[in-house]
Amino acid sequence: MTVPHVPGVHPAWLPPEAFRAAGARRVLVLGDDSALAATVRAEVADACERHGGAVAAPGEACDLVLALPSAGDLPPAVRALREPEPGAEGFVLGRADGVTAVLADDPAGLLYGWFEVARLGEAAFGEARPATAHRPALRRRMLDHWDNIDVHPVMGQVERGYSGGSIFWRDGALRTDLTRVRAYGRLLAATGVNAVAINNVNVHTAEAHLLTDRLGEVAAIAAELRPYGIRVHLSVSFASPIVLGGLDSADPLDEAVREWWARTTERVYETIPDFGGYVVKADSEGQPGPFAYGRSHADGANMLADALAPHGGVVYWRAFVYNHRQDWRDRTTDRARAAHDHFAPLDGRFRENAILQVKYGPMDFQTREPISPVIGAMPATRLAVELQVTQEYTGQQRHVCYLGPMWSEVLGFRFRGPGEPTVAEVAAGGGLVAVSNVGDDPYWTGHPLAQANLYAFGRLAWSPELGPAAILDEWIGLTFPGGGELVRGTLHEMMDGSWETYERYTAPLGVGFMVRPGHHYGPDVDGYEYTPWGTYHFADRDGVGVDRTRATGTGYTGQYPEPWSQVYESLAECPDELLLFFHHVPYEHVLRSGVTVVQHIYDTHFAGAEEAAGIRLAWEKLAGAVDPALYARVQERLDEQVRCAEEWRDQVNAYFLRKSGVPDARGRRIY
Ligand code: GCV
Repeated sequence: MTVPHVPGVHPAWLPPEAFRAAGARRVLVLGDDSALAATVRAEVADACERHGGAVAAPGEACDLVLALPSAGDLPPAVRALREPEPGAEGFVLGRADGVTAVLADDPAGLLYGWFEVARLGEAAFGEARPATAHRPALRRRMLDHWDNIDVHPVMGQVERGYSGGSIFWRDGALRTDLTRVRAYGRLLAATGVNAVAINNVNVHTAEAHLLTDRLGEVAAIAAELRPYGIRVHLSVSFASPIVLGGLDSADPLDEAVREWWARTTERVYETIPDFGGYVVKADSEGQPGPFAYGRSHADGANMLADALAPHGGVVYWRAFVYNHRQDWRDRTTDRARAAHDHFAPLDGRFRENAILQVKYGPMDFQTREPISPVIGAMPATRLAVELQVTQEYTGQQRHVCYLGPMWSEVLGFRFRGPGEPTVAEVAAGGGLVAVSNVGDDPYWTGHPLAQANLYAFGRLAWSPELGPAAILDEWIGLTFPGGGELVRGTLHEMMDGSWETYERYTAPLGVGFMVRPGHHYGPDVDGYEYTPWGTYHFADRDGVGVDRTRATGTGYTGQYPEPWSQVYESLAECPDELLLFFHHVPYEHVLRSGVTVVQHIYDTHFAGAEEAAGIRLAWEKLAGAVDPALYARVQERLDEQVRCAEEWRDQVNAYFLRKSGVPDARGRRIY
């Protein structure tokens, strides 16, 4: 095992400098003969070689010990740090008598502890520290890739990918050099991620074959990710028994179909014994599913769960099921209702190893949505919450949009009010999943600053209670070592409020979309207004917004328990930022903030575009302080962000001025 360093590829949050403090010391590893312990030894050797430290042998003096207590005698200084219990994948970190110790029950904990020491830097070797346990709050912390093997004629190699091609495949074949995949695994492990699904949930013909005759490619990717504790998962087509098996049905209750899945899954595990499981998008946006056979989604998921169970695998079954061929004239159909209507009645009917994967909002990864009511409605089902790191609707990695604050709000939301479980707690036994933003771009994420989102996802999946601003600072400190206060302060200033800035210049007050159909970039206020996708704002000359109340609308508010059911139903109590998601109101309706809806639209759009210009201006302070190529890449993206934000501002403001006839109270220029 060697630590992957890929020439020409940005090291992201793991530059060699990040390991200076540990690598300059004497480090003892007491591990077992597992692959993960070998990784920890390789990491330590690599860091010590670079920074002049030494790998200590048992019994020799050391400054840092990473140990499975079962693997040998701990140095006397840290024996007292044994408590508390680390738990699965966890570790205990402490420092006593000049020795820092990472103690774990399993080698995964040692690996995560090693990266925590890197995060702490010199601080890991300062004052004595009481032994503190670090344990992942969510058991499964997974990134989903929407990578295709073949370049799709519309969606390209990576669906909704803004970072170049796939790191796994190129031109229809697995890449020959997979070092970069291992480096990716290393970056993810450093944040706490432990699972990856390697292919698009829209499973096209070539990718369907990964399950059978192209399984070797999955095994090759698994081999690269395994040393960093990451289990590989595969998106599979529900129609596989037909497409690959030559059967005439994919009916989940058909014995021949069930047997096909059982046999096929057995072969997967013969090839990849630690395979994680399947991800399925069924009956959604044209993908096949159980509805074709009059079966429920529990029937579909359970069939796959049964095939996986003997091998310890799980199926992530997506709840993103809605009618994408609806009639815009029909006001009774509400896309926001769909997932709850389909899935809540199935609570308690899913197997233990079936995980229902629910997007955080009821629509589709918008900049602002209420939390999906499905998450609060299925106490007898294992749930995973799905986020989108790739910035499909949040600026496509051309805009700076740090999503940590949004995710933190999502994870901390309590369906039943204060003192009741948070979303993160509800999902603890299932997991946190996100669509990756990584591609073969030299900076991994197209926009170098979008790396912060990938980092924040992993950190929040491990510790949902971490503050997003603190995570941002961690990321800045690791990625720009030695940058000094100018770099740290400027990046913080540019990024910390960037999600809200983005929200200000795009669709207002939670109404969502208003993006250009198809590619979803840039403004198009009526782009989706008369389409079958169910994503409307209903603006007319009198007002705007979607009436989702029980009293007069689609009844969606009734999918929430109290207190939210009442809060969202009430025009007076509904939070401003979601007002137009829940209510259709006149333009002169006064928000809780005291401003009218239309004036709020003007004010926020002027402010948002101005803030985008401020972000660009701030970056100029860093000319000469960061790597010139990185500087130029960010600057080019910031130019586009400022242009696009002005376009959003002018189109949205012009639209609402023309619809409402209400002038801007401050007389600013609207076209
Ligand atoms: C993979 C949105 C995206 C689609 C994506 C889908 C999903 O609709 O626009 O590209 O498909 O979500 O999450 O399945």
